[in-house]
Amino acid sequence: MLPRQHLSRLEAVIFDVDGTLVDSERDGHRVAFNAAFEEAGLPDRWEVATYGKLLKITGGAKRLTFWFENTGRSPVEARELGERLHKRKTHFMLRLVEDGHVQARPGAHQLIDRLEASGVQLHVATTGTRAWVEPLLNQAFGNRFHTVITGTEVSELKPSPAVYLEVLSRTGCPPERAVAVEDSANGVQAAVAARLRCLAAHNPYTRNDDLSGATLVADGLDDPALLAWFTTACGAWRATTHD
Ligand code: XBP
Ligand code: MG
Repeated sequence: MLPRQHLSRLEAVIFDVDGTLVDSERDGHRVAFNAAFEEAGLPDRWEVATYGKLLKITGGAKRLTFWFENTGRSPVEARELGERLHKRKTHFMLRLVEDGHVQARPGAHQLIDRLEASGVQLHVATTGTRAWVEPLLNQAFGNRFHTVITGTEVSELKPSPAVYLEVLSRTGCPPERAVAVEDSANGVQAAVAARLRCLAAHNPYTRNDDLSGATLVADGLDDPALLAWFTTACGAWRATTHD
């Protein structure tokens, strides 16, 4: 057994949202993007497989701009269209959230309950837009997260570490006392660049992502390997705080 001073005390867990806490991409964001295309009278539609490829571009406005640039629009036109449609996409996404179409991933509630009971602080670091992130977190999980940083507050999205660095700076938590939970290559890269350990829980869209920077790659938030990792880390937390 490791001597206590070698155990890293876990103080905080920083969760990604899309694809990690919630199943939001295929039947949430994708549907909202398509509604925005339709409302604007555009023929563009993102099928399930196409959308999976586009997920490599983080951030809805950037994703739209990339799409328009690669389907024959000038860079200026692509950017203007991307930003305009993203506002409407955000509106449609908010409606999907309010109507309960975006659900927690299996095991998310149980994991959050266990971490809270262990005294670990819960935070969120997402590239998504605050306008839908906040109502979603409230609706799906109640008011459980201490610090929530979204793509609205940072100038660079994942794989930049900006969103994670902002959480660490606002909470004052040293990176070695925290762990990130992510689903994608961009997310793992962002967390690791912020000097965080990262647990990856992949989903059908990210199953083939390069998640090799992660401390652990799990099949989901209910994977026994992920739960065992937290049990050990939270045990270490208890051992050091109750000495
Ligand atoms: C998620 C994203 C987000 C959503 C769309 O990345 O890239 O952009 O797909 O949300 P991650 P917005 O899970 O790594 O944070 O349209 O609000 O940007
Ligand atoms: Mg994600």
